[in-house]
Amino acid sequence: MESRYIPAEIEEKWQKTWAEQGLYKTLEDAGKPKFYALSMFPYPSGNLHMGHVRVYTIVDVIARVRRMQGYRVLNPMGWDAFGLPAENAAIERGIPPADWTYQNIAQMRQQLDQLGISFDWEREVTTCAPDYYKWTQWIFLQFFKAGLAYQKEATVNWDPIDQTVLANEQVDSEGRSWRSGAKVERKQLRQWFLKITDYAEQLLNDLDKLSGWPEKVRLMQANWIGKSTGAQVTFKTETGDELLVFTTRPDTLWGATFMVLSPEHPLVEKLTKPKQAKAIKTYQKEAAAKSEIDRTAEGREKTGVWTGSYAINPVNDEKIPIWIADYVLMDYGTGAIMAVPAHDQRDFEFARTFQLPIKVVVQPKDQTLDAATMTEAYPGEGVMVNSGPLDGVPAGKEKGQSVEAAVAWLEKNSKGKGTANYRLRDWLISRQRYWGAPIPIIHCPKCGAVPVPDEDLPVRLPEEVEFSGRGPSPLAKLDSWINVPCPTCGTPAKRETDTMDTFICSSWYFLRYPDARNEQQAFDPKKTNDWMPVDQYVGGIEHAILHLLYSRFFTKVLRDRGLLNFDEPFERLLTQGMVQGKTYKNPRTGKYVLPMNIADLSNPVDPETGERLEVVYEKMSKSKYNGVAPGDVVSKYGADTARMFILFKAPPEKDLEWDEADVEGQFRFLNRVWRLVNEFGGQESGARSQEAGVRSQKSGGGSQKVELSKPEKDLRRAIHTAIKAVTEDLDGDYQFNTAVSELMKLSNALTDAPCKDSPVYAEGIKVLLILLAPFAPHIAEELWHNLGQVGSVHSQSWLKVDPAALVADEITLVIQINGKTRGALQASAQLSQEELEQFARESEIAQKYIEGKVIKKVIVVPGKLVNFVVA
Ligand code: ANZ
Ligand code: ZN
Repeated sequence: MESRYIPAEIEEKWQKTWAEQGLYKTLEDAGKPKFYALSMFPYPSGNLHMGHVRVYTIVDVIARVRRMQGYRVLNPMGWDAFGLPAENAAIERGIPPADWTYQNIAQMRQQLDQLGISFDWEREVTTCAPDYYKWTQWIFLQFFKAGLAYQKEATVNWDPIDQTVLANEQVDSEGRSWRSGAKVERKQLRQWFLKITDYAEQLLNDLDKLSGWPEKVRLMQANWIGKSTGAQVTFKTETGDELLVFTTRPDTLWGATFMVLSPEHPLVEKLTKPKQAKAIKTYQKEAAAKSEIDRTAEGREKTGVWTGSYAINPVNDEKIPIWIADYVLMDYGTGAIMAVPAHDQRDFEFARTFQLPIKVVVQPKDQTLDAATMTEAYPGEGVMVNSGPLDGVPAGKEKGQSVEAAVAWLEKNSKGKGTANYRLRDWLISRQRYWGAPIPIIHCPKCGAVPVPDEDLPVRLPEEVEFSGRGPSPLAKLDSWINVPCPTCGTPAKRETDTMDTFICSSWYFLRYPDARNEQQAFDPKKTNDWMPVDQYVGGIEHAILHLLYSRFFTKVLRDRGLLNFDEPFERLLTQGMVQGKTYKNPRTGKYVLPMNIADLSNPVDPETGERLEVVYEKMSKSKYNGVAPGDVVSKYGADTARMFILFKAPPEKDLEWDEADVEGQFRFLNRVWRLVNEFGGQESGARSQEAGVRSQKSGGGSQKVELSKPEKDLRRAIHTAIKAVTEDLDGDYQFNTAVSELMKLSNALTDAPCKDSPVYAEGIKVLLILLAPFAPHIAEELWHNLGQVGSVHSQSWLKVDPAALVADEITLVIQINGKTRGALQASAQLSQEELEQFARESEIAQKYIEGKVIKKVIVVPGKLVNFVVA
């Protein structure tokens, strides 16, 4: 049977057959252990990129192996389909967002199918479909009814390009929008929030349960939640008001020399003396226009204004001035601080700028601080001084140190109490855009915010809208849609026109897959509790905070509503590395050059300047001319080669450099397998491979009835070594790269085996195909059928290692005299304990030491050593 390996001739054929046979339909067989494999669902941009190919390939291998290992596997796919690009397409090209989105979905689904990914498409979810967002709305109402969704007037992040507000998580460290890149502005707006802060402590503590997550991701979440422990302390003002401050260093209270309020603090007006009123007003206006990031940037020159008022320090009754300054934020802690310039750098800079007093209350061991000559704050260790009851106590947060002592003192004297504070803010979820799930609320002048009754869900997105361009959401202009009677009292009322942040849609999609077609419920808790938690989640590190934190929050809230019976949604998390493409870059200008324009790629020079170009791998992108389209690779080499390359080139969590030569290497390997199997299959193979099965079972049983020749034994060892290694690579940390190497070794061992007529060889060919199946599903299936096997290779049971086969023919036997190693020799692995002892005794090494001596005892460790105890 001479034939060439032409992927195009087999891949589509098998994809069709598998679909017809329903090979990847999720088994609902309670008798089998479950395995929920999940890839982060994509935004349907219309085109699959290499990053997608990588994630879905990784998850696919995991799912296929688990199926073969006897699990019932859920490996679903869906679409994170709401969001601005669809709306922008509507504005720019006049296509309704829904049409644009569904067109993209169809295209991407086809591209995915070409890769031979074993998704169960019957469970597909699409977040922009009314049968999905109905439940997104229902879940929002669960939050609302639990008091976890509320509206408030807030200074929010406003994206001037996309004309919408953003959550804090969606603003990067430079104060830019995660999507549009626009510098975020501050605006005062009434917005919807979810009370994620109620769950801050749990979200933090339960990170300890996530041992299957990368340490880095857990750390990022912990930092984002940002728990600080300290105390709240009450200061009295001369107006008789109470000023509450949050401090992480209550032990430094005796060193507080002034107070600073956020310019937005509600007491500012009352505390401002008439003479200061104008300066205060001006300063407040300036501060309001600045972003949080600008206000808190390190090393920034300190600004502020004195209110004209004083407060009394509760620990020593000292009168200290009250200032306002923009480095104090309103929505952290209490929006007011006590300033301790000797030990806090920002306060120090502020005190120096405005010539305010500085008082040292912590003296370090190795130097003596003097307030007059200090050049920076001292935040370190030492001993408390000038601090009344704390004098002499070691400064620090440990047990028995000053912070603990200060909290105890404050609580005893009713001047404050120990508390924790979190950096995490409530999640701002309303968006002033069209293409999202409408917030199911009706505003009634009499009843306030009234939930849309469950039976009226979903609140459908109206279709007869106009996308005129950027500006207010089309929903806000649609009177016919907005004006409705109040569901409670019938009074003319108005629909909420904001839609939900799309991160809401993706915070629960994994709960829907186990019961994706349910029309009565978001999900049947029985089914979802059965499949959840996700056993293996795979996706990008860019979701380390946003999506993963929100999903954990949703899980906990729905658990508390009695809908779920677990605490954490994702048991194990793998964050795959980036796929990088080769770029040719002029190191001087930083410009990327189109490879097509380079005369000699092995010696690349800039066609414009003649300068030498640097070859570097960077994230694939159009502007760097280093993208590789999945479709092109599939048509040139086939999906199996693309998959093999991706899996082989780098461990899944590491970045991967796309390299055409290595792609070709994988293509050649598959060609070798093709020839190897087909040459074998060309002889009447069916009978022999069956015979091999019988024989290997016998020898596996340890009966050793069948005498194998040395080459046969060597080949069998190679076969079972491959089974063992591949299985281990797939069970632990998913080392696909080394697993593929093992497949190559096995293929080489088969090629080199002199015993091609042996049943062992037939066993080896079968094993190779079964091990290859999860990685290169099409070629494995085609060759499996060429061998005359019935059924799909993907329905075969995963292979068991025969430990007997792993045992080498020869062992290295260590010879010891009185426990001391004197040498080692090769011995047959077949020798019994007595034979081993005899063999060792007769060896030259032993003879040298035992000749003429009395042997008191011989200790034999089979397979390892013989120790002679001599007098
Ligand atoms: C006195 C003090 C003395 C402080 C000292 C620090 C060191 P973290 O760790 O980030 O939670 N602070 C409190 N609320 C603030 C606000 N709304 N805006 C700006 N700064 C605020 O920081 C807590 C510390 O940051 C608090 O402890 C407070 O300064 C300041 F040697 O109080 B500290
Ligand atoms: Zn009403």
